[in-house]
Amino acid sequence: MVPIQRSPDYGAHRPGVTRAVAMRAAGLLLLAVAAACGSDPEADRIKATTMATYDPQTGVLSQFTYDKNKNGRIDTWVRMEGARRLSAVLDENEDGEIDRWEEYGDAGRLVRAGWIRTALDAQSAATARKAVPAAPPTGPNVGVGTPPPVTQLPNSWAYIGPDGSVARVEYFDLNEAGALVLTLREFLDKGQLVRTEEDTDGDGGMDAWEVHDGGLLRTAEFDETRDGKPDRRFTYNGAGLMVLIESAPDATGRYTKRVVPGGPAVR
Ligand SMILES: [Ca+2]
Ligand SMILES: [Ca+2]
Ligand SMILES: [Ca+2]
Repeated sequence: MVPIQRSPDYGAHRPGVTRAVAMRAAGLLLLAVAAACGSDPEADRIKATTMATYDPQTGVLSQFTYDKNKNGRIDTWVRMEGARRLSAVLDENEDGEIDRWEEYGDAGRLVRAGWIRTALDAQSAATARKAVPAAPPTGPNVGVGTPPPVTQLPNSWAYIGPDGSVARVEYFDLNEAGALVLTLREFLDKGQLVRTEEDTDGDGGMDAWEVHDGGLLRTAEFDETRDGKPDRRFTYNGAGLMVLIESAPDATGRYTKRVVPGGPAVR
């Protein structure tokens, strides 16, 4: 990421900030980046791949590009509002199609990143676009640095917590009707998986739940009657062996039947 060090309100709502001023600022930024890098080819690469776009009315920076993998080709388009980062689209494998989406919250912190886990065919992609209210890479796609057109949408999203680690990952899949549905949610604590929710049959309702502890699966619950509530639970010990099967939940969800595998039924 090319850092942009400016006051948070740089250029915002100030009609006096002209394109010329903004261009000069961008030039200074490039010089600073080039000086920091210290080698001419590197400075040339940065200069050739860092392109700024400005709002023609206000002169405020609205987009810049950069070369994330440093091979001399632009692969990242960042939407800006002055000095504030709003979102970005990336073509990480440089095949001309966007394959990563990033959204930033207050203070430019990354809050959500989307990617394509498996490529969808054209028809599926059209369905996906209708199914997922994902933010398309809108913005000032004018002038220099226009990102490639979006042909697919992400089917995986990672949500980043305030501590910078991934707090949740959501996976979407095509069901038999050709609709893109959320099929798996993973919840993490400090980067470690703690529980999951899964829609194993793609009917739009979660029907399997897991609890993990210390990297181990501890319980797995299933909604076998598809009423949205679990009706069977498997419990595992630290060695991964199933030690308890519970079923027949009462109206409050409490299991009334308990079976120890290999042993007698207990209540
Ligand atoms: Ca590149
Ligand atoms: Ca790509
Ligand atoms: Ca289901």
